[in-house]
Amino acid sequence: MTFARAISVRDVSLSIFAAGLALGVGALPSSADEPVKVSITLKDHKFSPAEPTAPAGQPIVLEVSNQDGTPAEFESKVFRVEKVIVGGGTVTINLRPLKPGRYRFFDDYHEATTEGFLVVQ
Ligand SMILES: [Cu+2]
Repeated sequence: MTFARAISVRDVSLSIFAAGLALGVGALPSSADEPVKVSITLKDHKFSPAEPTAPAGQPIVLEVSNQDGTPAEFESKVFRVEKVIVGGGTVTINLRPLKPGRYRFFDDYHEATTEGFLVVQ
């Protein structure tokens, strides 16, 4: 009886954990599940930093502030993100944990001149 109850409690916490993973949110508190915030600003049509870094295997919250007076469109093919940022505006983008790599992003309104890379290591 006690054994059976222990199993069912474990199953419940595993499925809560699995549901949390499916949502991209850690259900169990641990530092690996804490989102890492990465802030990027856009000014004079340049990203700063142009190559922000983030740890691999942790969810990332990208905060992109457009300090120009004109709109920008933050875009990344690999992240499948496309977000308009009005002049003076800020957007927040949630990313799943990533493998190490160099992930390109750009301003779709000024793609030739305005790009950056998220360096995950
Ligand atoms: Cu676009």
